Amino acid sequence: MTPDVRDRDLPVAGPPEPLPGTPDAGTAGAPAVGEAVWARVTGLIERAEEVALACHVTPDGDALGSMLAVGAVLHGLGKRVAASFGDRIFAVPRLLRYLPHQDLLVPPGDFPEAPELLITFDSSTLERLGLLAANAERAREVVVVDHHPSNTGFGTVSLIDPGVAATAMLAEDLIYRLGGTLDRDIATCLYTGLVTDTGSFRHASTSPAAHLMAARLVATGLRTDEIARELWDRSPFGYLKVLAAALDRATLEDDLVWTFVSQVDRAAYGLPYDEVEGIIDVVRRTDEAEVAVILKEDDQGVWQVSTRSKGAVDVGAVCTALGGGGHHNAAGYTSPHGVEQTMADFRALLPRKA
Ligand SMILES: [Mn+2]
Repeated sequence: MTPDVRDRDLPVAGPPEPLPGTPDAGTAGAPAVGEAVWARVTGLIERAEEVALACHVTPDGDALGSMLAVGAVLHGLGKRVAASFGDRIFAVPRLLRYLPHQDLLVPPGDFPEAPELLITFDSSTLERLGLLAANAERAREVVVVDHHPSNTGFGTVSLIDPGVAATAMLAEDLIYRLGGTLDRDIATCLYTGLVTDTGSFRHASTSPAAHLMAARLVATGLRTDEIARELWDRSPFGYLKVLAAALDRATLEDDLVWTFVSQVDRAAYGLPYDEVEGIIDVVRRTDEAEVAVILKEDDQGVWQVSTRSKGAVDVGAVCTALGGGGHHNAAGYTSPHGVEQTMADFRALLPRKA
């Protein structure tokens, strides 16, 4: 098949040209990551024989996609690479099993005990590394690659830009600065981070830079349709039943809508925990609500709280105060309490309408 002539104008998979007059969202003025920081990071990587990579527990598309993309490039540069995340039960979430380069993954027990160089992805705190937090504390250098405004700066080098829509955007920059290039598999990893964190380019974080990055990634020939189906358009039948139960008990209180999904709900249909991730996206549709909350009981019987705001309320601040973290419009935390107490604590911190 002859390539469509229009495709010849697509950006090539390489470093982006500067864009006059189109600053990235939230990064007007000096870039959040200075050249000295980039030079320190590339210097550390160039000198290291082995690079350990970690992302946050129960990884999402941005965490795992960014880590695997950088891991593949480092492997291609001849580095020994070990990539992992610190969940007690080590398993790639079903939604992300299509990601290439999972051969780089090792269980936390096989991760370097005291890495010479550790790079973390999309993790806003040391605690978010789970079992690997101990390895990070023993590491000589810890480079933190992240875009959460709540990041605590727990590493020895902070490669943090709260103005970018996804950690994957920093990962792409890092790849070019290491002299790496994008092929379809690496681009698939980065694209997964970009589309999941921007909600398919619908969230307020979606910038010109995010769309331009997408153009570079799609130009490698990756399958946007297949990735979208894997991420958003397939579920086991039990999902319909669990979703129905969660929606049936949804409660609207002033401008707050909330519901929960228990272990019992999921057990009735053998539905894994990560299958209920997307229910928040149905709940947050509610016109009457400014804030949406879903409580999800994980396999250890602990309630994981996901929150969304339409913009007027900073749920990131509320969740950070409750021991979690996140962004202004999307954040979460782990609650040590049951449903009623968890909601009481959340309501108490929610700013009320004037
Ligand atoms: Mn992210």
